[in-house]
Amino acid sequence: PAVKKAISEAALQYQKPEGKVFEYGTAGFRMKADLLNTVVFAVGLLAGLRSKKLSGQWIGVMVTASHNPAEDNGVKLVDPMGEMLEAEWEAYATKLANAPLDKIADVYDELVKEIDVKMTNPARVVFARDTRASGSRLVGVLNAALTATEVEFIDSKYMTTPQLHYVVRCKNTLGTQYEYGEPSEEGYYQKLAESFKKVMRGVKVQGPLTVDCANGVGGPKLRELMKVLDTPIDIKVVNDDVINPDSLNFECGADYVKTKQRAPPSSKAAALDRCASLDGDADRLVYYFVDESNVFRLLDGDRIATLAASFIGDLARNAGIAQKLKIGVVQTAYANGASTDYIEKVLKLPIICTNTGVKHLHHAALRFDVGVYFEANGHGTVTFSENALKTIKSTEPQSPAQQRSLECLQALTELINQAVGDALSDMLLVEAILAHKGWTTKEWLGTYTDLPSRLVRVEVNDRSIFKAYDAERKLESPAGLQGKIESLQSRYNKGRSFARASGTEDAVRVYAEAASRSEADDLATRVANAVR
Ligand code: NG1
Ligand code: ZN
Repeated sequence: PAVKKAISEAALQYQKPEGKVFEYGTAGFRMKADLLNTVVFAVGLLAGLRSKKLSGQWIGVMVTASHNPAEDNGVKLVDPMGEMLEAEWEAYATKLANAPLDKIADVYDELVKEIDVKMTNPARVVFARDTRASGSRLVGVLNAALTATEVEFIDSKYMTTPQLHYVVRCKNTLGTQYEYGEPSEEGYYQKLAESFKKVMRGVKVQGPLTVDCANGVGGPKLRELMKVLDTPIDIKVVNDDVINPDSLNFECGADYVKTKQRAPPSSKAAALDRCASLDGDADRLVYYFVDESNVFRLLDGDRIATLAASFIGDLARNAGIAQKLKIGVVQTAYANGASTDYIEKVLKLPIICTNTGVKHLHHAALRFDVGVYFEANGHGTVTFSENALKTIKSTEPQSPAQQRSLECLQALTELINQAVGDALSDMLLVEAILAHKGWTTKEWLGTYTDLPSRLVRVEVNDRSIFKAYDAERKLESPAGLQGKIESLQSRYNKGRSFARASGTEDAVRVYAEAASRSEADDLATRVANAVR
């Protein structure tokens, strides 16, 4: 009752935007920052309940809108092992966020009963935010909700999204056999630096790397990481302006580079320079370069996945444990068909295709001993099963070469963020693999040839009528549309196309690929017209 009163009183400070319906989607809640107060308040309340329900384990709250424009913001919850919030709780978040403010304490009470939360349990929450100007206000709201519900909390200030996921996992595994690391930003850098050093023994990174930080939180954090890395990489940090709030994600960053298929206009990179871009909260990474003929060449999430899968596969073979480790790759329908072909026919690895959204990929990846998952947009990581960790640790090497491969695998399990896709960790992974293979980005690009593709955003009256199945590769509704798409794609050499309702924007996305640029564009246009 005291808590209920405190909630009602705290809620009085805010005003609910009229007529707006909130939904906890694939990226939590995300919208114009000035609409978010009551949503963040609700998320604060729910974070405390989630922690109590899980007997006081630490829950994370991240305030970010990733690659969205600077005026947006968002909020999402992180589960104890650093994973995305369990799906069932998304509905609770939605319910609480839509409660009228004068009723929110009642809805909170109803949820306590519905979820069966033991209110005498402790509650612990750790939160962080990206560099958006609205972040400090929203963190204040979070603070008010946590204080009203008497939750113990830590404000981790600015962090990348994966850093917060890391801290949550560390806090909940501290002192157990699954201890993941020191639960702090320093601990995060230490872990990366030490494991990177181990992987890099005997090899060297060739030439400089230019990293575009989307003018987001990744910039200052990459600089911190560089101070701790005692293995030299010549990193040039660009687009790391976190002072001017409007520069965030503006004409730079991983999303810009991937969707525009070009380098940021501000780029001063010369031909063949190795470049990478992070997104606004540093959980996405893409590589690229401009070739001798001045053609832009993108190395996206599919490329990182194939590079990592091939390297880990080789290590497992050289370590003599290939038979004991089931290595697999997880993709979505947006993966380029050429990458899928390469994984199946050249790497000879199994593939699972899932719905869009990293939580789906992450869960599928856990079905392998080594699960490599990346969305084409550059968000992803590699997961290792308990069996994999045990096998790598306990195998007795029969030769120095085997020993080195085992050491390398062991170090990779520490370098790669097991909780979530992490641009800084993925970047060190790519740098290490290129160094081991002695490859430049050109050789990496040469492993296979991407099919030209096109992604189109189509505004429709009601996107909810677009119901997909088969990992979103087909539509069951509206009736007849799937047939049209199939008949269109059959007219093009290597044609493949699908349409699905976006989970983050009010639109339908159409994807098309084909043997040539003009065919891919043409197919995309025709399917988009069929959707309209
Ligand atoms: P939607 O809007 O559902 O297509 C987008 C990305 C996803 C994922 C989510 C979450 C594409 C085509 N879609 O989802 O991959 O990253 O945002 O941020 O890139
Ligand atoms: Zn992001």
